[in-house]
Amino acid sequence: MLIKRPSDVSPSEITRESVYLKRRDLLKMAGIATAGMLGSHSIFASQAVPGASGKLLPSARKSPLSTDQAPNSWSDVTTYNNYYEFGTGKEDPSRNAKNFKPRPWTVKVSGECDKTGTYAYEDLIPASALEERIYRLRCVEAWSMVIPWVGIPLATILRKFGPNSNARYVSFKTLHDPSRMPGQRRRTLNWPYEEGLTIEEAMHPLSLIAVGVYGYELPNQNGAPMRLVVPWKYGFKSIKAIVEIKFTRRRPRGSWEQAIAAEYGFYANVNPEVAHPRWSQARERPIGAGLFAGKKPTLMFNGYGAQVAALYTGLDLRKNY
Ligand SMILES: Nc1nc2c(c(=O)[nH]1)N[C@H]1C(S)=C(S)[C@@H](COP(=O)(O)O)O[C@H]1N2
Ligand SMILES: [Mo]
Repeated sequence: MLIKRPSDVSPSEITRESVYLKRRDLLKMAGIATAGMLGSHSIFASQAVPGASGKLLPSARKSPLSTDQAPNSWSDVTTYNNYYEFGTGKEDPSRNAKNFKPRPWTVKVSGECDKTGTYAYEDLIPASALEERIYRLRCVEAWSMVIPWVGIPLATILRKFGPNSNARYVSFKTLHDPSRMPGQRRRTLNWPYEEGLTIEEAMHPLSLIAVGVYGYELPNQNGAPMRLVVPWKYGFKSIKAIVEIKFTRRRPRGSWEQAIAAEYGFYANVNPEVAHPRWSQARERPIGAGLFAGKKPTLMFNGYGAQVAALYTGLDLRKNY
């Protein structure tokens, strides 16, 4: 299998790079330091994020795991969402999650680990550990974005719970509260939303628990206060508003797999060679690239093959989709 590394992606495949460079130049001219120059807060200081709102997070260190592709705008990231708990339309979550209160928040930890219990959000997410991770996101519906997350490696959080040798998988659940999540009053999915990873996938350095975007606390529509981000898998694996983490021996079945197993498998690795039963996955539509930009080729493992392909040696990725 041919695996492209991020650095092998040709400039023509990187949309909006010129727009990004122009913005950097403008910032320099205006005397606003970029992250590299100042080393403190990211380039996403408040002035640099048109339309941003919410609470600014403490500074997050930049990560070598970030792509240097231009991130989508705040408006793209926060008004074009999939979050069925707040409706099935792309703009439903931004409208319907406005009054959702993501605090106080607790996470129940159970299953094959030493330190089961209920943890407060603040105990799981120490501000000193925050990193900025600019990742590509590829939805199974064949659109994509580049999102500047702020978060903590999932492995850092999971290690605290002392998983034991029976912990072969980790499963996650979203809050189930139809009084706060109006989309849950209809059975569009088996609520609560559920997803899972192998323990090796969960411990991989790219797997992130995101608590912010663009240096701000995560907007409700993006999964506040904490959501998973697994950039080499289709977006539906990246479960939002997590209230339960469970270590298991047996492979969990996610909500989408429960609904339509033939279309949404457990692995859900981005793979241009394996078509969804109803559409090709060979190409994708970058959101925000403009009406005439067209589609671009989808990369194996969403361009993260150099880092993650080894997780799948010996696995038939056509059968294990
Ligand atoms: N709980 C929950 N998590 C979810 C979803 C959802 O409907 N409910 N949608 C998924 C899908 S299909 C995608 S593409 C991403 C979108 O994340 P974003 O809106 O922050 O871009 O969230 C994923 N996580
Ligand atoms: Mo998605």
